[in-house]
Amino acid sequence: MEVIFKEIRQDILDGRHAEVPGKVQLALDNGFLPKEILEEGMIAAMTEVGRLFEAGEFYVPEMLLSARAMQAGLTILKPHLRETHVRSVGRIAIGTVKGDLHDIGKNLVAMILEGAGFEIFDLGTDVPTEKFIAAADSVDIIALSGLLTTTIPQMKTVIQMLQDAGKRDKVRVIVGGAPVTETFASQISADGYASNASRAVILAKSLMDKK
Ligand code: B1M
Repeated sequence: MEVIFKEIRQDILDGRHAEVPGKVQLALDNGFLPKEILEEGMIAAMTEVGRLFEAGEFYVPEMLLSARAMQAGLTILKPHLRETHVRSVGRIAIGTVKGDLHDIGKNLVAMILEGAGFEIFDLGTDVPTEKFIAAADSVDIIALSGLLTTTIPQMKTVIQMLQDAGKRDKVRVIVGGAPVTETFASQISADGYASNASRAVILAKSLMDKK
């Protein structure tokens, strides 16, 4: 692995949020692609944070420090992950489901979708189901993110409530997040599942083509 990626990864692991933006900028200045910096440096760090948490070597405060360092790096990467598009290719309301505060993945997916030309309405984290139902009136796609096995059943609730409100046919629902699978998505009758941000773009575009 490139030295600069190792340093970014270690700074995120150590929660050194002041160091990360400069290192990300340095990697960009040295010609590394935003995608490689993101995947090999930053996402790799968060995967390791998760492993350490599971092993009982990290606790919530350490996770928070790492998350803050990750977000600091993302602010530098954000403009580079975007392309310029003149016209919106579709409107998407995105949010992390009720009870769930994880937003790094959701923010990343929103950023990449926006870069691909979608108009994004970010509803935030811990989003009450009713907010997604209300958003259905003004968007083409509702994108649900969930990181906890205890909160992803909320995705099913959103779909059920859309059905009950007579709005299910008006809007497509896509789901994602570490514990979400293709099987889960089809069990809850979602319109699609994406395992990462670039797949979310492919999925969203294909759903727009079918409209
Ligand atoms: Co949390 N946490 N956390 N945490 N946390 C996990 C998810 C966990 C797997 C850690 C572990 O045990 N290994 C575990 C969940 C276990 C489970 O449910 N099976 C866990 C736990 C238990 C908890 C708490 C309950 C801990 C506690 O309090 N005891 C608590 C819950 C709080 C709550 O939400 N109510 C909690 C809290 C936190 C922090 C606040 C400290 C912090 C979040 C900070 C923040 O987001 N602002 C945090 C963090 C940082 C993590 C880990 C370490 C990293 C998550 C992350 O940002 N990953 C995580 C372990 C892990 O995932 N390895 C963990 C990087 C991010 C880029 O990936 O979010 O997966 P991800 O997003 C990806 C894809 O999933 C996909 O694309 C993204 C880009 O590739 N994707 C989509 C995501 N959404 C999508 C939507 C789409 C399509 C694709 O379309 C709709």
